[in-house]
Amino acid sequence: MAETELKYASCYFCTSKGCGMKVYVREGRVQRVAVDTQAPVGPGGFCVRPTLARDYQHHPFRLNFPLKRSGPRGTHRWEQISWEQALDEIAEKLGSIRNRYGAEAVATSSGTGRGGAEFAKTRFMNLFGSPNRIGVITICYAPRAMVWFATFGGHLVPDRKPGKTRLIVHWGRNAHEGGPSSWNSFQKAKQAGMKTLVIDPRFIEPSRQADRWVQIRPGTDAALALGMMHVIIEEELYNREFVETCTSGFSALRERAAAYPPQKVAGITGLTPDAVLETARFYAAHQPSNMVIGVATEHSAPNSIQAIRAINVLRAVVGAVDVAGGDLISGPCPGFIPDVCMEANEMLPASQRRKQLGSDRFRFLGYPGWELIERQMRKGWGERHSAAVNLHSAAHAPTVFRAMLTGKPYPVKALLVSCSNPLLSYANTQLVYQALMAAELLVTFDITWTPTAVVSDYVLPAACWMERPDMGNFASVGGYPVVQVGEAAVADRVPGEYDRRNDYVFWRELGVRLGQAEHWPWKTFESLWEYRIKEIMEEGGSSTLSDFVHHQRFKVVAPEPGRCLSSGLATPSGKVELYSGILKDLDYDPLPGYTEPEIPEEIRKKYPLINISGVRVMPYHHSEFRHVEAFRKRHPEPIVEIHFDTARKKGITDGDWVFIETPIGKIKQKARLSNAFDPRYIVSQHAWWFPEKPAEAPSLFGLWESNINVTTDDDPDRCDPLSGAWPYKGQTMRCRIRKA
Ligand SMILES: Nc1nc2c(c(=O)[nH]1)N[C@H]1C(S)=C(S)[C@@H](COP(=O)(O)OP(=O)(O)OC[C@H]3O[C@@H](n4cnc5c(=O)[nH]c(N)nc54)[C@H](O)[C@@H]3O)O[C@H]1N2
Ligand SMILES: Nc1nc2c(c(=O)[nH]1)N[C@H]1C(S)=C(S)[C@@H](COP(=O)(O)OP(=O)(O)OC[C@H]3O[C@@H](n4cnc5c(=O)[nH]c(N)nc54)[C@H](O)[C@@H]3O)O[C@H]1N2
Ligand SMILES: [Mo]
Repeated sequence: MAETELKYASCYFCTSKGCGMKVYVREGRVQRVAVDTQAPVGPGGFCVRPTLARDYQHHPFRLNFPLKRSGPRGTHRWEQISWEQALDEIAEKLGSIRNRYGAEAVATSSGTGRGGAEFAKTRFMNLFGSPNRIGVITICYAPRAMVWFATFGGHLVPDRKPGKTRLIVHWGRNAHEGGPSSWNSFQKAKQAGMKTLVIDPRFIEPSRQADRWVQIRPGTDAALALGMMHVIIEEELYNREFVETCTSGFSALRERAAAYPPQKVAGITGLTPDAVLETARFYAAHQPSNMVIGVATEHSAPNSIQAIRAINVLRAVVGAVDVAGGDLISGPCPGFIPDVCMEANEMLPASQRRKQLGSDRFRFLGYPGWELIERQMRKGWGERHSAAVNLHSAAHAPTVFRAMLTGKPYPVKALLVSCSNPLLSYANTQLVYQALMAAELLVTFDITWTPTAVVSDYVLPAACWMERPDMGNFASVGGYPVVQVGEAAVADRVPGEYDRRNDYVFWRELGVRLGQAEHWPWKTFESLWEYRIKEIMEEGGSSTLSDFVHHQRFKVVAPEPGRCLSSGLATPSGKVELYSGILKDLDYDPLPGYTEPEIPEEIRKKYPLINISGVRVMPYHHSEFRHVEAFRKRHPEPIVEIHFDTARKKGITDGDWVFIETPIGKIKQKARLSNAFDPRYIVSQHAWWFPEKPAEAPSLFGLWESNINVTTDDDPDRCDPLSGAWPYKGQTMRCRIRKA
């Protein structure tokens, strides 16, 4: 009987990207996957997804060979073709579109970057000449990271030190469902005696375990942070020494915070004035602290960037940043070549950058903001900094979808979809659908079938993380100085069974066919990683990736406190910018503020409830894993949580199917009655589809039945004025419900 081999791989089952895994392989097939507890980054015992790896790897729902549409769009009729033919034909069509409409008529769509090669997609687009990469980064992570760069000149990394760190704050972050490694760390912090503060409209597991839970009104986080600053400044609870030596703009901030007294903030946030006071005092009294900010603030346009800014400025005022036991300012890992150096950003001419859709209006996350940030980061950290384009700047997706539909301000004719499921994840599914149907060329490169794949012209099979060497994205793009590399556990092609490609190879092969060959010297993903970690391999005496994986595997560099005093920060003033020079240059309010969204009376009346749309549930990751039976059994149906009082008024009982309706659409989810939040809200799940339902249109695997984004709106007028983030949460999410 064949021996079982042990492989060390980097898991990409979720957006954490890169937890260390041990994959046990026999005769080229995955037998079992377990968390590698030796790896510096991993979920401990808190993640169940490794138990699904084997079913996922061998599941019949996976894509195995390139397919070309052989009937009208959406009829789900396909012809199997070779990779050569698929890539040749796609390249030919892209070239023709570029000739007819210009390179900007080709767009790409990204999700959470789980192919491990977003830099390669960006490289391809830069060399091709198009600035129109859209992605969910506009509403996830890029806002947080860009605010860090603008405010602190680097990433914030928690320096969780027993005996030093006194408080852990989870601000709108439910790590219990959504972040196994973060939850692991929350538990350890509690055991080490650190206090915990949770700011969330819902009474969730972290709220239950916290020393203090603040039940905030959705979308009002900026006001709470400003109110806390008001109290902290007025009562002289701030860190005077830190503020004086390491920050700029304090007097302007003091004035701004003065406009947010507890009484007023209580009116906005739904808290009592005492609760605002006590939260501020509790926070100031337990420093240094670490903070984890979840995605809800980013989803709460029009207060998305301002909320994240306000919360981050608050941490600076109490001196929780750049000090031991607080959050440290970090950059790339020494010896490692980060994403920004792999993107060929210098190859996209300024004239093409200026055509990026949406970035004239939403300047912070488009090229205008990125260019200012990039200049600072380069000055502070050198060429190898962490402000990669692929994670921090994108075209505005709602504007691109409208251009696909209307040809205005110019036509967008092709969309290349990889690691992304546009029909489930963006807001306003109906509009996205029409935009996709209007495309001259739609290509989907994914691991499994998806509703988006069904309406594509070409569907191409991607290798999953067990089939490729990959690295935790911490250093690669995140600016966390941890290099942790894994190997391919099994082959990505088995004659007669499947023929997949990893994301890097896909973009390279397409680029080579479009005249980019000289820019892609690394033929395989392995050789690419060897190039990027060469200096680190040499330090430890490894000469190949395989050597490195089995002998060194990691490099961890602890960021140092006191950067502000020692080298100055990568911000315009060299200090923590309470008043942001970058936002000022972009013609935005340089100080944090809160704007109450205007909602017409008629809408308030007709749609009295507020939908917190899309909270995380284990084990699903957005639209993924619905096809894996073992997991589906645990969570067979989409759930909408409704308060008992609201349900009673509507004659809804636990387990009823309920319509959720907004001015743009209606879907249904199954009611679960709850008293964990205010009766004026409902809490729905996102990204639901049904792989067991018919694939062909109009069903598209039951796309229209329970997908909450059929009801969410991406109208640019409703987006965050700085970043263009469209709302999924906050006060604008008006809806009504009734029993189905
Ligand atoms: N199981 C699972 N895990 C995931 C994912 C997944 O799809 N499934 N997705 C991954 C991704 S890409 C992301 S971005 C992260 C997101 O991770 P989280 O940020 O933890 O995501 P959510 O669960 O949507 O929201 C967290 C909490 O925010 C609260 N909240 C809602 N509105 C507000 C508000 O206005 N203010 C405040 N303060 N809180 C509010 C919600 O009640 C919820 O408890 O999760 C990652 N992890
Ligand atoms: N209403 C509402 N909508 C939301 C949210 C919400 O809270 N509420 N959350 C938003 C957030 S924070 C996010 S991040 C987005 C997520 O947006 P999505 O587009 O769903 O992102 P992902 O889940 O990363 O990836 C989706 C696709 O990538 C494929 N994939 C996985 N691994 C690979 C790989 O290695 N290679 C390739 N080529 N493909 C791969 C998966 O099979 C899947 O089809 O959804 C957003 N949508
Ligand atoms: Mo996300």
